[in-house]
Amino acid sequence: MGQQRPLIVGPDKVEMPYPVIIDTEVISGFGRGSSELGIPTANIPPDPLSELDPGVYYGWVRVFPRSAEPETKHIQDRDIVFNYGSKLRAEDLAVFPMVMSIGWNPFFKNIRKSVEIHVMHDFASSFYGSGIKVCVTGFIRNEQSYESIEDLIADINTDIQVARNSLARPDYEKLKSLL
Ligand code: RBF
Ligand code: MG
Repeated sequence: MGQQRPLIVGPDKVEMPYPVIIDTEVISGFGRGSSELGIPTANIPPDPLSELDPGVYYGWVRVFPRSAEPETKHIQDRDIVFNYGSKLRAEDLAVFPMVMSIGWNPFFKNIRKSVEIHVMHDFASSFYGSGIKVCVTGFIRNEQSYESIEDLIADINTDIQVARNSLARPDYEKLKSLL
């Protein structure tokens, strides 16, 4: 289906209910974004975005360190180092485009709702526990299940292209300054 999808979405001027802006923190996810998909995601608590329907969205994002001592947390049989963003470099602190998934990941049949953000930037380190400001500017598509993980990855790569094109419009570009 990847090829038939529109490569730009939403109106040229940002319309209600967007932008939706939140200031929250990076939590731990299911631990398969990087390892199984090759598409790392920063997970955030679902509550601040509970007014948005499940689906895939696009917008802007900025991460920043929070002052807390690094610690290792044991979460669902994994040891996760929360560095609270202390390893972030100056070049990681800019506003970047993002794609976000809200829901139960039908392909993986999750029982917990998750909100995951793929930041369109190469980070050199993890940043569990860091601060994160998110500006959601529009909806891309509903979540789907897939025949194979390759089909899911292909659709996410199309989402990334759609987000880049859709955010390049001046009315969307100017929202970067809100973060
Ligand atoms: N999971 C699904 O089961 N169906 C989807 O349609 C779907 N779309 C996604 C779109 C984006 C932009 C991202 C970042 C993730 C998406 N996911 C989807 C979630 C994906 O399964 C998840 O990131 C990994 O399982 C890691 O937790
Ligand atoms: Mg993740």
